[in-house]
Amino acid sequence: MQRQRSDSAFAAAQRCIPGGVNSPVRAFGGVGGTPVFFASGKGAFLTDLDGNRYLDFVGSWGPLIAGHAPPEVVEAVVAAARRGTTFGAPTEAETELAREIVALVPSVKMVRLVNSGTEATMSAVRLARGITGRSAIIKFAGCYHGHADSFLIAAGSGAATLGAPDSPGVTRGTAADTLVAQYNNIKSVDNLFAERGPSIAAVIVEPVAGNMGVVPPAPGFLPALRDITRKHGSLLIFDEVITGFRLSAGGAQQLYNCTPDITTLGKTIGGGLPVGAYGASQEIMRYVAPAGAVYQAGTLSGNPLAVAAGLATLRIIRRDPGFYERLDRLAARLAAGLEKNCRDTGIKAVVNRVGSMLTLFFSNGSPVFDYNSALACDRQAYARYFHASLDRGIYLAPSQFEALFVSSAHTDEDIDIALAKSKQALGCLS
Ligand code: HOZ
Repeated sequence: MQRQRSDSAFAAAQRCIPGGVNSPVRAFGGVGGTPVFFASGKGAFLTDLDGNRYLDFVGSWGPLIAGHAPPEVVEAVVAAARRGTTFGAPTEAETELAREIVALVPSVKMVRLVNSGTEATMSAVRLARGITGRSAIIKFAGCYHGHADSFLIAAGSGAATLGAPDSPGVTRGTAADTLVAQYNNIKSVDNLFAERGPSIAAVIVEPVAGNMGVVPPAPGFLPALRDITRKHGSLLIFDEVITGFRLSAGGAQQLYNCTPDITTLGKTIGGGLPVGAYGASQEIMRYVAPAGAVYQAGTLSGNPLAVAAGLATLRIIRRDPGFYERLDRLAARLAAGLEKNCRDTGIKAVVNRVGSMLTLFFSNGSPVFDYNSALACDRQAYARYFHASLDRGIYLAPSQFEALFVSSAHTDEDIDIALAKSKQALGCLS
């Protein structure tokens, strides 16, 4: 497959953008080679600058639950843009989106809209610190909560991909306030509470990890976090930036029937435009300025275009009572097919899946249940599989430590195509 125009575009970008990309994983550092530059996307497909077509399973890293450029979303954004792109003042549509979120996410009774997942998590932690008067937080190795200083400790996603889970520029003081536990290991959380309990403001967790590849919570893990945080007067934060409106209309908290104190959202609620949100009970959210003293602001927060795209996406989800069942069925077929392809080609791998998010781990057949077991996977095998897939027109995340997303634009036929190509790609490894 020729990608000359992508290569030239990357060379030009490298001259004026650090590493040639505006977010690190995109640079293909985890898989080698040079990134594909895209010209357009429609439904489940992407077209690159050279005119090559790809069946897309990245979905812009999660937001595109209804695929690329669904007409309803495009029309809503265009109509909003015609009315004005930003006012720096409240609009009724923001209240409408807030009401939708409150109606659907079990633990959220009041919500603040921001511009990205990073802003949401950073603000949620400030809120937890403001309420408790405590400074430390617990996060889990391999979980990624955006790039605010407090979270760039043992971070997953691009940080793990580039082998830089801790970043220069994070002060020692900030790092000292971030305590790291092991995902699915409640003992490691217990130990931190035993040592530092009275100073711990919050535990922040991806209820289904999506940034060390997909790692589901072990039975009892989330309820145990709920209990231990309550016992110690800390707040529990579910980072549902990926899982919110992806695993169900109420996110992972609805799926697992376990509610946090604070929830962070992003991706799907912006329908592909930049957005984030954090929400909680009214009692908690009344601490947020201007209702309360915990400061947080943003010129473009509640942006009319992002809110219009989010509302249109939620309408697509809500008008189809079988929306999540269909995604789940397609993703289950994909996961089962990938497992069979691995068996047929003699590749020892495991597929972790929750709803429409999944990861094929080249783990030599061992289960992947935390960061260390994810790190133990064969990244070179993933890189070869990635390129063999790309060359066959299947676009996967350029890292072993990310998720594959199925959207409502995918069809059974698309899954068949993906499985046929994946078998060929896996055949290149054996
Ligand atoms: N942190 C994102 C994936 N979990 C990557 C964002 C991007 O490169 O666009």
